[in-house]
Amino acid sequence: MKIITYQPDESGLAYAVGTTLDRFIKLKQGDFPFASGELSQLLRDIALAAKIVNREITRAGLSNIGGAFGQTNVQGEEQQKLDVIANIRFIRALSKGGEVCAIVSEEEDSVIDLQNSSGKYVVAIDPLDGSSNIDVNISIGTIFSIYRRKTPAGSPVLKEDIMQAGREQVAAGYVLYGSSTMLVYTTGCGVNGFTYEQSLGEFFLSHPTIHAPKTGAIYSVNEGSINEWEDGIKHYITLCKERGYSARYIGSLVADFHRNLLKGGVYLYPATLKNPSGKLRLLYEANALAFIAEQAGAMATDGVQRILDIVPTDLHQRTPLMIGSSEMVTEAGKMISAFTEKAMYS
Ligand code: AHM
Ligand code: MG
Repeated sequence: MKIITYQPDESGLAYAVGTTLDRFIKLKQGDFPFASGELSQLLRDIALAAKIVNREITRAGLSNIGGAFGQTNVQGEEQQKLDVIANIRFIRALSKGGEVCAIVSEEEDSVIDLQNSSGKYVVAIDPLDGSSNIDVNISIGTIFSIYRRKTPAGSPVLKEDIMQAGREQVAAGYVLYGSSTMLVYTTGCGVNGFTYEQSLGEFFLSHPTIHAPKTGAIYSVNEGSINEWEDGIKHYITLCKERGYSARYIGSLVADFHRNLLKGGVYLYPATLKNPSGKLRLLYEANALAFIAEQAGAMATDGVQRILDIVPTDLHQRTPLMIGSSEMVTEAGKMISAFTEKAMYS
């Protein structure tokens, strides 16, 4: 009888393309010697909720869950039915798991204290980002940040557990509901992307160890607001055009960010007259993507300072955001700072 020896694939099995998300999370847990498995379980809970939300999104056109819900959220934005459904699904998943003590959500005015004081983690989440694209079958996303609470487990949740700078994140990720559904996340040891295989109901590793190109030829900005911008950003966009860069703007932050992360490019949402602090929210939009960007070798600033260094003072605080390929973010920042200084001394 002839016996042949099985040859594992080139990456030594562990992080091979095609590894299921569950298995990957379990293998990665080994990178942290004292990990108790709670963060791993929390990531699995988020992945499960993402599958459920994905199911709702893919059949939205058929099941009368498109359109407005009839109420506005704390930011005064009209809530869509799917915003509300996604919020419920994620909160339910996070509250059932037992690892989380509190949640900050774009759709909720206040912090949700889960009355689970033994939970070690705080989650900030935008359950469904890109609301204006929900009804027209264009990519939308979920964005999440995970923090370890500052106060000891077993005690009440306090402000210091919630209002942490982005650099304190222990994990962050996004789900992109696009032409395929992807979950991309980091626990601070690189960024990995998983593609959802609908018929099997599993996320599989498809984009291991994502490295963002240092520069690119794509700029993503809502140019319709140009008359509301300061001079620095106007000049940067003029420069992008002179260089013949492509303009690509979906209006779903996750989708625009994801494309630029893989292809090289910069996403900009500057301060405008209407939104002097920018539009995007620090706690559950900018911070998560900034953590992922840095882990992939890209960058995120508010035009002047690193997003991850901003200490929040308000739950739904907004920030300007320049995020993407490091050389492009740096160049945009220099132009913004130069014009800000010029304005100060003129
Ligand atoms: P939302 O959280 O209400 O969906 O708003 C955030 C979205 C981002 O996904 C997107 O990049 C941006 O708002 C688009 O805003 P605008 O329509 O002003 O360009
Ligand atoms: Mg949002």
